[in-house]
Amino acid sequence: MTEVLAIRSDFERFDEWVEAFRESDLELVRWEDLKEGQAIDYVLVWQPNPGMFDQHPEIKIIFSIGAGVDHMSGKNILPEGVPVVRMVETNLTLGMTEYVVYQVLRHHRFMPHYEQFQRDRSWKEIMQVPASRRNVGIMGMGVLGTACAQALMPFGFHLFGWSRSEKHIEGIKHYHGPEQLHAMLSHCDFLVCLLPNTRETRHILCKEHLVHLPRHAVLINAGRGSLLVEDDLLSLLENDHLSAAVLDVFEEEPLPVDSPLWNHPAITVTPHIASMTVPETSAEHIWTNIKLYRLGHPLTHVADMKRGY
Ligand code: NDP
Ligand code: OXD
Repeated sequence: MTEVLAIRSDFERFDEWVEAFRESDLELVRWEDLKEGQAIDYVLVWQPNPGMFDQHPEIKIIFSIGAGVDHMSGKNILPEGVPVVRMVETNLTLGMTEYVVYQVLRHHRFMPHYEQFQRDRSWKEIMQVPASRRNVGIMGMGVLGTACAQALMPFGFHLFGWSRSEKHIEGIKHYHGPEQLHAMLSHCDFLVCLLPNTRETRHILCKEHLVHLPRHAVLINAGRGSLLVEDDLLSLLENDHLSAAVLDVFEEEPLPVDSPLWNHPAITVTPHIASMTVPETSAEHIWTNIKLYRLGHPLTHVADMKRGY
């Protein structure tokens, strides 16, 4: 019997998904079009509602449309014991590396200043700083953080990483655990945050930790908005401890129109677009996992929902 993959998301990309799965033997159905009592085998979802899976104890795997799984970590959302596979795919990773490399280079080469000079019709120069005199640190050296660090390597930046567990990655000085966080932060002219939203990481970008950055550091947060204490950021910018911030994710999304972040001169706001899942390439990751499941083999990139990522 043909197996069914039901898709439920806010994005209107169903036709793209169907095209992406054309080589598979799956039947794709919009969640909204499921018939009463219709059985499904797999679900691909972003921001499921509580109770949404209650009528479907037969689901074999839940696939997250995003890399983060915090959108399904609330109470009464996930059925017991069903594996949740997070999104890991080429274009999502490439998109994040482009965003991070672009934002680091943009600030490294003082582009926000030059944009202002142009608006002021002012012919001014700022002395260039070689990349070899800059340190870039990444909080969260997982799939995305590691790819970003590797993409920054050829420019000659000194690279630092921080994660929960110990790692040895060529060319990167790696720190781990809460006790090594301040040591890592003390190096970072640029701090890139690519942590997931979990109980442990909530509000980790707060004054208590960020004051350990060198003065005039730049913060780039593309992990989750819940990681950052916005008032602490504003006060660190106010007293010049930080020189700029790039924020792609926010505690409340869309960012409310009256947020002071929108028109702060030292803050760049982007609307959670650092990277996006591309159906064409992510279908490969989903289809591979379904084939592994059919063969009884372990799945790849299964989230540990107790740990939160
Ligand atoms: P991974 O699971 O591969 O990596 C997560 C990293 O965070 C790991 O290195 C992990 O450490 C580390 N980490 C988790 N908890 C802690 C902690 N308490 N202390 C220290 N380190 C910790 O995830 P991805 O790299 O694929 O994605 C990371 C996040 O990026 C996603 O969860 C999502 O929030 C965000 N994202 C944002 C997007 C955007 O457009 N803005 C797009 C895609 C993702 P360890 O290696 O030791 O387990
Ligand atoms: C995310 C994503 O987790 O877009 O934010 O993948």
